[in-house]
Amino acid sequence: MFDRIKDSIQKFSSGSVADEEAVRELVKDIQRDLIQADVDVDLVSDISDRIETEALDEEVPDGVTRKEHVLKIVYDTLEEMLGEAADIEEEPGDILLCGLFGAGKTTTAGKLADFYRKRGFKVGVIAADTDRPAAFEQLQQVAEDAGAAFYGRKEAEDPAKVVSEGTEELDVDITIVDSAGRNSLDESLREELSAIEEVFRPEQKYLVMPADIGQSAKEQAEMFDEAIGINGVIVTKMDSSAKGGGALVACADSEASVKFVGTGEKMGDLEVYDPVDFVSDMIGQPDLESLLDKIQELDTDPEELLEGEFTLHDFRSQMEQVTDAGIMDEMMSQLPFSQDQLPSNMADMTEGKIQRYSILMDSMTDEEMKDPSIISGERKTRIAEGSGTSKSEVGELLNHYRQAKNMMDKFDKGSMQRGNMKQMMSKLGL
Ligand SMILES: Nc1nc2c(ncn2[C@@H]2O[C@H](COP(=O)(O)OP(=O)(O)OP(=O)(O)O)[C@@H](O)[C@H]2O)c(=O)[nH]1
Ligand SMILES: [Mg+2]
Repeated sequence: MFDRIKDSIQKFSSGSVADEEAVRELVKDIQRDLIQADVDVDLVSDISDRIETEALDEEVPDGVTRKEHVLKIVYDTLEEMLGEAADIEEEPGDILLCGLFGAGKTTTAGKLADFYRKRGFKVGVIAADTDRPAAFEQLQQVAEDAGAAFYGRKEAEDPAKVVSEGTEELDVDITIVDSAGRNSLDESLREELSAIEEVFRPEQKYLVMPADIGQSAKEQAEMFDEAIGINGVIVTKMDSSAKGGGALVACADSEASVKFVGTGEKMGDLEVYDPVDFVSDMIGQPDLESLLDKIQELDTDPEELLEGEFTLHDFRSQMEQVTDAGIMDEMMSQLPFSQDQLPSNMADMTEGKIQRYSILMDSMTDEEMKDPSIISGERKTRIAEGSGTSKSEVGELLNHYRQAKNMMDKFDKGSMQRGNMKQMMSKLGL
């Protein structure tokens, strides 16, 4: 997504000067790239005006170059344009998926089942698409692939009845209902979804939309919200459409919160939505490296460099080195992002928290510390009991760890040296 913007940013970064002409050219490039990604024209005009005005009028703060200053403004603006990172509940409850024909509902039902099963839940799916005979088999297969329980009746005609039977039949923690698509949100789809809702009462109602609808995602999200009250959207096919950016921006503009994005046809191709991921991806390598060089100069006590997979052991040792909250601010001022662009809990490493996390990790086995992905629901309960904490605190720690690992993996790609990043992360409290 936004590959062109990435190219434009790199062109600007590698230019010899960041003068007014270069800034105007960058803004023009970004403008064109956003239009091509099907972002609404008025929004594009607001965004480019803002970048241009701030980049040309604001004074460059001490310690950063003009180029870095301009890039930071671009990152800030793009991140804001892409809306909030998804706040995924640890225990989501039951989920209803709805949307138009071919949006990716059935595939996403499987991906979500897989996502939550991996997090220690027993998941079941119900085939409430009684319009197409093939829908039953498709979901049955998807359920099998995802390791989820399945309920459906081949000859069924009343989707609400199937859902009501299915919820009786399935003995699971999370039930996901896959509903039928339509060409448009017509009266019959409204009625069908309302009838399902009546018997199902899901905690989450997600609208599934394909990336290629671009900016019309806004109108569609608003229509479904009005009709059945959705509490999130899932944008699929981000991998195969150039309009994904437009769809995400449109969602942010409509106040529909994007919860997940689908990035392929396979089970694991589902990501919790986080605009920081997209924006970080647009950072050009040369800039990142020069910034890291700066950061390394600030580093007075280089730690031993760790090799291989980033484990909870690494996370712990880095975390325990953070003693001075002031370091955090110093590092932040060296980065081209603002605090609120970084994963939200990165700045939360208070001493109290570090102690709680340490106690929690004392209750983990070496196996768990080395491969935290095995920490399922049962293991979480054991760790919480062993450390006198709560399951949600275990979840929070794992979340924190995953964010650190994510960033590590991301920056690890390409020509960057892992050591630099590790030092930076440890300074950031991670
Ligand atoms: N590339 C790609 N393809 C996807 C993604 N999600 C779904 N698909 C494909 O899109 C097509 C339609 O997906 P379905 O899950 O059947 O869509 P649906 O909304 O259930 O369709 P109906 O039930 O007919 O309304 C399938 O070929 C999927 O493999 C994705 O994230 N990326
Ligand atoms: Mg389907």
